[in-house]
Parts: sequence; structure tokens; C-alpha cells
Amino acid sequence: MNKIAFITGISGQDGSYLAEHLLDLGYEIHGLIRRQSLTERQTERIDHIDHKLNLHYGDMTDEHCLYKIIQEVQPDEIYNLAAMSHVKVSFDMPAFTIKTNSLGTLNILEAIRNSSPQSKFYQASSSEMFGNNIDNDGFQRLSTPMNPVSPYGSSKLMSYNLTKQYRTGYKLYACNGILFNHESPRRGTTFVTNKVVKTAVEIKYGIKNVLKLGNLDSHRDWGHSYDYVRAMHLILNYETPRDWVVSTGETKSVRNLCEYTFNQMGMNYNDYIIQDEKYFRKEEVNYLRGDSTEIREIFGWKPKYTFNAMIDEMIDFWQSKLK
Ligand code: F7E
Repeated sequence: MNKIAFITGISGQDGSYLAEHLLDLGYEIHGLIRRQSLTERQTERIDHIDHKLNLHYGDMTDEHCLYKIIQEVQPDEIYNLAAMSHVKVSFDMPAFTIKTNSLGTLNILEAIRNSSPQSKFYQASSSEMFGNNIDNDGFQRLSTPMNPVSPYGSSKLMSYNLTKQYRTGYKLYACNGILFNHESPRRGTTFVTNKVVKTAVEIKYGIKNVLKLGNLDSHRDWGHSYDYVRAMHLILNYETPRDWVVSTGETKSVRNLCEYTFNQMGMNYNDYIIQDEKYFRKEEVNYLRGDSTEIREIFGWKPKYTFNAMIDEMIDFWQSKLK
């Protein structure tokens, strides 16, 4: 019998890569999608595999629909990837962020506890939970204190704690993957990597002439979503439920990202970038660099993509799209 997976956030970057990966492994896939008035483009990332998926309309804030789906489908594995995932936007919509991300996670955990306790649960936890805490050696890891500085980070910390609590208290197989930033051509274009790459290609093609950004000095540990969804599946297939860090272990500034991207297209980023107050955050996470030693040693997991290879893939994507 094929294993059954239920993915919330299936139409997003990670959901689409994860669905492809689990289909390759022979899984029956169920996914949660939201009803939107404009149907075009909302399932763009999964249209190529749509005929192999079982999609259910629902919403993370609707506990009844989540309960019904989980009770009916009885998934072997549940991947909670749905979220209001934009850190800057979370300052504008704090209540929506908490309702969707934190109460949404609670809704799923309660549905599992009451109607499908054998389902294994993966929670998409985030490096944003660390805030500005860094260990003395310059890394964040499971033992690093968490002190989020955004509504998004706070919402993810609540979900992280709930996941741990349902594991210890109710003995569910529930795990957190603390994933550092991960990107790809499928990344939304309001996140910095795809914004920089897309705009640089537009500048090259004469479609735009400036790139407006906020803080250029923050550092991120940027990996590729393709590699990280593989880690999610490994996490749910370990002998015991626990929490993990998934990261490249390398860090770069937004400035480094701009420099590399513009250089690849024969341009100097200094000639095109304008800093705009609009893109600064009320509070910033300055430096992220994750220690993923455990997942590398225990599973032999390691990223296939380097930072440069990932940005090159994103440049190729936008060049062929905008040509
Ligand atoms: O910002 C700076 C910004 O929005 C990265 C999400 O997946 O990763 C992501 O959150 C950095 C920040 O990602 C612009 O201030 C400068 O320092 O691409 P981002 P994020 O906030 O790190 C974590 C792990 C998640 O869990 C989140 O869901 O870039 N930055 N100028 C800018 N950022 C944006 N978006 N736009 C700018 O114009």
C-alpha cells in the first residue's frame, strides 16, 4: 500500500517541491488549497502535477475543515507548510499571522490527536525564531535561546512549542524542522533573493532601471528548497520524533547577494540599487548561520546546490521567462 501524505501549503514553493519528491517516492498526496476569487496562477507551481494530486479546499483557520480532511484521509504523514510566511508583512497583519500560523498549527495537532493519532506530523519551524541570538562560535542550533523579533517569528515559536508539547504530552510523532532561508525560482518575488534576481534581469533587459531595497547588511544562511524538502521527508522517517536544524552552514549578506547576481550579468550593483525606508523592518534579524551537523551526520543529508548554483538557476529562470 502506498503511503499517504497530507501537505498544507502545497501550492507554495516548498509544498510544490515536496509534492514532486513524495510522488517520486510513490506516495498518495493530499493537499490543502485556499479558495481565491482569482483562480488563475494560484496553483501555478503545481499545475504540472495537478492530475496526480488530491486537492482539498480549506484554510488553516478553519478547524472543522482540517478535522474533516484528516479524519477522512488518515494520512501517514502530515507536513504543515502553510503559513503567512513574509516577515515584513507580519508587522502589518500580526493577528492574521498568529491565527494562521499558530492557531492553524494547533488546529492540525488537535485534529491528529482526536482523529488520526498515528499520523506523523512535520512542523515548518523557522530560523526567524532565534531573533538576534547567536552562540559564541557564530552559529544557531537547537540549544540556542529563541527570542523572536517579529510577529512572524513569535507565531512560529508558538507552533514550535506546541509541536514539542504534543510530542511529549500526547506521545504524537511530531517534529520540528528549523529551516533556515531556502529559495528557488519558485520563491515569491517579494522575498529578497527572487526580488533581486528578477529585478536584475529586468534591468538587463531594459524593463526597469533601479532596484529598491531595505537593509543590505543583514546576513542569511540561504539554501535551496529542493534540498530542504528532502530533509523534511527524512525527518518524518527517523526512528524517533525529535527536532532538527536544516541549513547550509554558510552565511552571506544581502549586499553579497546583489553583488554576485549583478556581476553574473555583467553589471555593477552599485549603479542600480536605491535604499528605500519602505523595505526596512521595525526590528531586524541581523545574522543567521545554522549548525546542521546532526542531520548531516545521522542521515548523510547534504545540500546539492551551492549558493552560486542556486542564484544561477534563478537567473536562468528569469532570463528565459522575460526574454
Ligand atoms: O529577507 C532583507 C530583509 O524577506 C531577507 C522567510 O522564508 O526566511 C524568510 O524570511 C533579508 C532580511 O526573508 C529587502 O530585511 C533587504 O534581512 O527574503 P526575506 P526573511 O525575512 O529572512 C525565514 C527563515 C522564514 O521562515 C520566512 O518565512 O533581506 N531585505 N531589502 C529585504 N527583504 C525583502 N523581502 N525585500 C526587500 O526589499
